[in-house]
Amino acid sequence: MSKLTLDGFFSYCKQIAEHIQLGERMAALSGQGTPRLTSAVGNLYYDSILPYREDANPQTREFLQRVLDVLLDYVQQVNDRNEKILDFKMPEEMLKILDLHLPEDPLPLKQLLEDCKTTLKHQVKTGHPHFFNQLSTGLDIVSLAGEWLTAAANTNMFTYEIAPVFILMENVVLEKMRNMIGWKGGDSILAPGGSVSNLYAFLAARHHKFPYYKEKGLTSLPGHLVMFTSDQCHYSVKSCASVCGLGTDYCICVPSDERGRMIPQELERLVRYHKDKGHIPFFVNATAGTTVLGAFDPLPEIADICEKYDMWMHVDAAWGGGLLFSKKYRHPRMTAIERADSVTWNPHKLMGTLLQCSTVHFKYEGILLSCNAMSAEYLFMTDKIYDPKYDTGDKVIQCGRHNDIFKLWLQWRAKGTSGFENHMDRLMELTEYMVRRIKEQPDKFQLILEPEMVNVSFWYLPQQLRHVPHSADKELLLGKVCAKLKGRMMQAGTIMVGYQPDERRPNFFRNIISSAAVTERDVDFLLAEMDRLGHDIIVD
Ligand code: ABU
Repeated sequence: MSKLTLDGFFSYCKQIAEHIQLGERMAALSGQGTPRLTSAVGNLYYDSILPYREDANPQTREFLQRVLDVLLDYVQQVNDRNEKILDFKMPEEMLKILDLHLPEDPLPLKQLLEDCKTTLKHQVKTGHPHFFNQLSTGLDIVSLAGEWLTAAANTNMFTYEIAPVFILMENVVLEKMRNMIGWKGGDSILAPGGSVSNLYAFLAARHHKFPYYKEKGLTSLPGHLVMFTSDQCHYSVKSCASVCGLGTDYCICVPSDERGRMIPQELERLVRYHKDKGHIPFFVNATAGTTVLGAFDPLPEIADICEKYDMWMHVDAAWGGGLLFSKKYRHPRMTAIERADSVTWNPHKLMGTLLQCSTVHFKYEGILLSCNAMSAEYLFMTDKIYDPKYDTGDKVIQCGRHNDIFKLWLQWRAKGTSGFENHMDRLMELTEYMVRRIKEQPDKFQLILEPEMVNVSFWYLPQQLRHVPHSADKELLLGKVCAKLKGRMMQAGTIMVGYQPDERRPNFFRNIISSAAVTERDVDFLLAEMDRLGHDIIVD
């Protein structure tokens, strides 16, 4: 064997290292196995990638590309019916598995990539076709692409100066949504969730009626304000009363009928009662798509009452708003929505836009600025070179606003308005299919009411309760079945459906079909899997 010089030895080592790196790169690029960084990049730290080193483009790209591989693997798993939705662990066990500690010293890039993998491994796959648990489900790929771009652009939405494209996009999309409600002109904003949207509606309503409240506060009010909402409304409506100084006792719950719809005669009776007591009825919240039952309050009758007693009419269509796209299902559910003064509508629910994307709309141009503007001089200077009306940040009480528009705009471009209409019709047809399948198996399932929307309310009957006549006692037992069966679902990780009690009955299942991934065979799987997991449940 020839003698190796020191130079020769180093050159040999370099060749081997290059060979290993090439192999690692090839393996990563071929998409085989779990995404890995080459050792040369994996062992680097944050200060070896952009922006800490100007020449760090290659290693930065490699790191981000491997993170992207992890994300793409996740997207694939989410859509794979053979994958579980979750691998449930109790919090104590989860804490042992996860390394959540914040280190004193930096961790290498390979560890950060592992952290990304581990995080997604234990995440509930809310876009899985067998996830029926929440109002916001699904994983719209175009909207996801939009969210990734949004993160990369990483801007704030308060001024045109730093978000020119996104601000103009907001104007276009929000105007289109207002037109769909049935208004010309008006005002709108994207808010962090339906609850804050409802709060913005409340603030605008109070400002509209009592314009001096902004400066004079409570002293400008001639008496105690009262607001009205149905007993099925989202709890955020009640929290408006608490946050805004009315007190929850002055948020009056109007009884609903057996299908969860506000009873207008009861609304009028309660308005009169409070007027007689010297209170000032000023705001009515009507819900278009209640959270649990998916009920629609009767908007024409409520609009008549609001006009008669000079009250602001808000429609919380956070959930049901998407049905405005559908010629088939919009009416009679949202007939007369154009008579409202304000409307909350969450694209992140029925439309499948990624979380979060919530909008609130007003009939009156300029009302948001008039109500909320504080004219902070360091942001909203009036002597800028462009029209300050494009600095929309002063319309809200938040200051900073996340960019929630791009993912919706891009998704709308992809689908077109007709694509959203098809999506709505499909979700409703799938719901009708589920109702049919439930009715075909009366020994195992009991439908609680005919749904108006994609919420299906039902009980599952284990063998113990089949052929037992229905009674209040049986309902109590069926309620206990829900909690036990949900526990088994989570342990099995194969399906997820929500349950809750309401004012009229103990626990019952609420199934939601709002994901574009769901098909008839997923509905069949859901019902069969509930029976497989639950048939032997015993309750007492
Ligand atoms: N903001 C209502 C969401 C509730 C749900 O997803 O069930």
